[in-house]
Amino acid sequence: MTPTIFVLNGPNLNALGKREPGIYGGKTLGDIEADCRSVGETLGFTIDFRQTNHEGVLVDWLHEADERAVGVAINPGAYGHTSIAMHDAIRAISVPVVEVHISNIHAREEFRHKSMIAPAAKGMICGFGPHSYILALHALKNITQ
Ligand code: CA2
Repeated sequence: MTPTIFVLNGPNLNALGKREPGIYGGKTLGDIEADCRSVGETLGFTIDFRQTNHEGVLVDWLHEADERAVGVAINPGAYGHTSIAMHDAIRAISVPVVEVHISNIHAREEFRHKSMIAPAAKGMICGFGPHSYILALHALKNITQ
């Protein structure tokens, strides 16, 4: 069976492509999902791609990933800057988690510089636009094979 990667997306990422293209690019989350599926197939992964605006749902999905996936790429959205619950969830599971951000959070407002989940994650990729997701899939291929 092809190993599964969960690609999880947090709050407001469903609005991508509609506003602020200067920061996030013009792609919709649907476009990013299609790109992830295509690259996932090349890398030998099944991609389970999801988005929610709710912190607890992200926590539930991280726990589910521990049962059903070999790794997780997660764009936590703004919860990445604040969520101790997500930090704890990542520490509570054993599959590797790669944090993803479309924008370079370190080059933006100071409140975005801190990631609450980065210390619990395997690594973080930010600043490459939607290609950050693709880089995360390659990183997961490298650390799971
Ligand atoms: O750069 C990223 O991927 C972010 O995770 C995106 C989040 C932001 O809160 C993080 O600091 C960095 C925002 C998600 C999308 O928000 C939108 C806002 C306006 C228009 C469209 C999307």
